[in-house]
Amino acid sequence: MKEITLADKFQAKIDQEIKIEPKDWMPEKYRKTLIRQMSQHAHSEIVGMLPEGNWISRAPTLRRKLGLLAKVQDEAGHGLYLYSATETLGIDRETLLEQLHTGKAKYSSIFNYPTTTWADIGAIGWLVDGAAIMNQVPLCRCSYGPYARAMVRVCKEESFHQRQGFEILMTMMEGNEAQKHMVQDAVNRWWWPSMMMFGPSDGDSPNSAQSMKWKIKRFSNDDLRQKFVDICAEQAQILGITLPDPDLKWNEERQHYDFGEIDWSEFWNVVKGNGPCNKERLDARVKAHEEGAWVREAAMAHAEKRRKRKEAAQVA
Ligand code: FAQ
Repeated sequence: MKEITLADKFQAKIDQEIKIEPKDWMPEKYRKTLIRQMSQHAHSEIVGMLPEGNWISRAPTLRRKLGLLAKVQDEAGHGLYLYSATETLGIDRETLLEQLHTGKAKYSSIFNYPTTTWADIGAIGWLVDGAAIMNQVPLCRCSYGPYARAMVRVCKEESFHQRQGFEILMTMMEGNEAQKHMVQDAVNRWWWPSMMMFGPSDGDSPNSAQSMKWKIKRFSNDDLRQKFVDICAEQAQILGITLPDPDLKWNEERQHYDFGEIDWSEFWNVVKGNGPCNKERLDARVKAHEEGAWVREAAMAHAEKRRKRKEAAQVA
């Protein structure tokens, strides 16, 4: 009879939808895959604050400014939950940040594009957060407990972000011709990069098969992209804008929208570090980290002081 290995027991737990927790045995490759994906996700949330942060001081009204401030702050919170969840896999935050700052770790391609007008803030909320939710709702059922639990709150907040983006665009579409033009222009620039957020096509996605087997991923990159297109095509009609894809058409037989070819050379170029804002984003992160050194040192000194005080009280 074949001996039941730890790997067999592990897969059986996954098949029975039992969550894997930090202290459970797990294959080294499962741990590495999660560290890769979760840290990439955390970095994306933190770098993702930059394109929108650019507009906080220029939001058109106090209400818009409050909404945007809250959104950017939420992204910081998501980054922090995700770094903490990644740390449960036995890697520390210093190492994770070092990987980001030296360009070893990836973050989402989408954050390497510029935000040139206020309508970009609406387009990011509608399309970028919309794509993020589509990809992240299934992650609430990810096999790794700490990641799945972190994603529940993240998704609730992302759905508020998506709605505030849609509402910004809707309001501008009720405005004058220049405002409508601004919305169409922003959507023209953000549509294809948002489509690329889901990652390469299934045939070119080296990690998908194993991640699906381990139930880290529940849907393939292409399946999620299709769901996103189907929803956005309808919402674009409500907004009164055109998505910049001449091949976008309802397919009665498939009961889905057909869409045009993605420019994968642009995607890989951005992933490799050559997008319009890659250098600017990384420089801004490194600068913020260096300038924040005194805050980290002060927090550590304070924690140490508290620890000693508590220790002394226990002895007394
Ligand atoms: N950008 O084999 P696959 C957000 C890489 S959060 C850059 O398919 P996988 C919130 C991939 O890492 C957005 N690289 O990989 C927000 C792999 O390279 P590696 C981030 C990408 O992991 C909103 C290679 O290509 N969300 O937006 C991208 O199975 C607004 C082959 O790909 C997450 O991170 C890309 N777009 O599937 C914040 C969600 N796509 O690592 C502020 C969690 C692929 O082997 C404002 N992550 N690559 O060297 C995931 O669901 C998955 O990691 C995928 C990629 C689906 C992104």
